[in-house]
Amino acid sequence: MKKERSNTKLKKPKVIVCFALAALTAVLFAPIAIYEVHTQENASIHLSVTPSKTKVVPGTPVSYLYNATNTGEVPLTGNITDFTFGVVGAFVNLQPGGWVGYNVTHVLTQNTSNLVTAYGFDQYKNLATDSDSAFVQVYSGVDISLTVTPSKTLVLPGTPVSYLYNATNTGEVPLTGAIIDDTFGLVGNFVNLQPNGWVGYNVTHVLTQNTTNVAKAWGADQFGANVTDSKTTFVQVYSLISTIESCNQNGVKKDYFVVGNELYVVGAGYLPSTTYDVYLVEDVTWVDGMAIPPRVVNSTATVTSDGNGDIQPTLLWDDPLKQGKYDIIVDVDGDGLYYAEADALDDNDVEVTAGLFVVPEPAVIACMFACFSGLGLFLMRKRKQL
Ligand SMILES: [Ca+2]
Ligand SMILES: [Ca+2]
Ligand SMILES: [Ca+2]
Repeated sequence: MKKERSNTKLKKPKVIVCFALAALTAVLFAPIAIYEVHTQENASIHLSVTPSKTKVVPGTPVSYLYNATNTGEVPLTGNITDFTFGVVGAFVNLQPGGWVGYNVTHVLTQNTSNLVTAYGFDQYKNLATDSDSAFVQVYSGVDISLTVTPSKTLVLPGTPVSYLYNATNTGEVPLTGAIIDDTFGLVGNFVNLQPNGWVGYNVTHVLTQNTTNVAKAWGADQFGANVTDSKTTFVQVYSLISTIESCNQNGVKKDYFVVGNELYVVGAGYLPSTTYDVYLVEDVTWVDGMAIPPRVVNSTATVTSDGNGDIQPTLLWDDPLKQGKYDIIVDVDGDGLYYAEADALDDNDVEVTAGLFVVPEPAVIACMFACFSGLGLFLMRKRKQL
């Protein structure tokens, strides 16, 4: 019995030790077990950033597509941050396999590189992160310049006006596609315009009313970057009845002048505050389309209308005047040619062929009269003496 009791006493410590070891093992390995459970659920995220364009000219809007995908096994909560443009957006409890996308547009004015990072935490504060980057080249090497030159800027209704269009590649790269159009429609298109190269077009339109012409030239480089230039021209179409008339310094009509007088002109029916070419010429017969003859030496070359479109008395020719018949013309449309419909003429006052007449001074006439009279008396006396 004693031995048996003794055996019993000996067995109890072994059981206790076994339990103790088991407990110790449990305590020691429990954290590892918990850790292993947590890390077995992989927290992972994938991020991509994609700009809509990678080569643009300054001022171009570029949209960036940010896309974050939960590639792990646990839901994630976090955000996407663009270190160039700021926080893009947040996501909450993004499930495994799920994704979140943001589309943000920025206007770029210079080369732009941006680093983007997505942060996501699972319920155990395990961090999952991923980064991506993008680069957009903003370059000013693409450019185009347009000039538009109308042949006339002041015309009568129905006048043909030719427009000269000139587009120049002022950039550093070839323009693979380009076009010019305007208020009237397509002017022309061209391809592969080299740097410093240019194209020109000449198109004629018959204008019947005031015409504002907005012309544009577009070009694109091999990457599709667009450049444009625009020019606006204005052609005034008028239907005035302009007059010009010889007069004295007070504006009183006068057609006969003597050497020593001052010759003035007065007019009406002009555009306000506009300067015109005026010609005092020797009497001619005017025919539509003829070139305006040279003006009399030392006569005034221009007249300017006032705010009402009137030409106030303007000195046209100073002393000494040269005896003869003269006409006066204002080249209203500035083409150097005479057209009855366009220009103002003083041509119908003296013997219905001239605008004015410069005659000798009265003293000269009196002298001539006296001389002729004296010569007459002398001859009569001679005859009597004979
Ligand atoms: Ca003319
Ligand atoms: Ca004449
Ligand atoms: Ca006259």
